[in-house]
Amino acid sequence: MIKDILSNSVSKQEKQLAVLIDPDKTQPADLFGLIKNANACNVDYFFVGGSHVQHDRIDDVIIELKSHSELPVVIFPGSNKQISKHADAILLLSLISGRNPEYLIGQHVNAAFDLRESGLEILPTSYLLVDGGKVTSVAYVSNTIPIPRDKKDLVVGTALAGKMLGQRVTYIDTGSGALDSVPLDIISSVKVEVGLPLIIGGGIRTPEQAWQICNAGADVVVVGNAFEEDPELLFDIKSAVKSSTHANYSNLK
Ligand code: 1GP
Repeated sequence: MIKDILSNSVSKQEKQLAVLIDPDKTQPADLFGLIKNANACNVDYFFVGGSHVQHDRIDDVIIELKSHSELPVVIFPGSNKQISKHADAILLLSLISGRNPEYLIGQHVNAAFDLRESGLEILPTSYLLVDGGKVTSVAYVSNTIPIPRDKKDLVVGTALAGKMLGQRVTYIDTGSGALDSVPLDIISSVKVEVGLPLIIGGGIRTPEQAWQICNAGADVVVVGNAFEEDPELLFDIKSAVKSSTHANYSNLK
């Protein structure tokens, strides 16, 4: 079960890396290179999903991943249509930083019977958007306003409320292609105050950034755009994530 893989890593303080594949943006030829590198450096998960993806494209990409890799595949859904029985699990996201009922519960009701049929492992997840310096697809499509970067208490309070409502995972995102990643002080405070497995994504492009984010308290770092542009970056980011418990990034060089 993915929840066991995740909680074992959290308890051993072994940080993890997820490669995000947006089926709308990744061409079949690029997918092959990504899978090859992900296998070679043994990344922890493929996350698959996006703001506009159609159902059959999700299936195609997951079948392709599963036929060339044994790495776990977790759906990171942009809508109730993004369900595939070929994946290992799905992050059932509730966008609790927003006030759009569609993304708090509406899409979930539409998906409930299909999800039950799919047999997928479900990971109930608090999903929070924090401002990353530009309007991203997820903010636009979900019609929600990200939490301002300087409102740490609001992020912590929201994540804590998610935990009290029974969510098992916290995912804080600045959105794909964001200019800035989630501020480090927000990551540390949410980790200390909430204590659930913590996934951080959006705008992560360098090993140094990934290292700092893990060191601040993230358990899983998600990278999408940067790997689409340069699949070779996977190796350096994976080793930065793996060694993030070192006291200083410069000690690693
Ligand atoms: C977005 O967290 C992911 O939801 C990844 O973002 O594509 O900017 O790496 P990037």
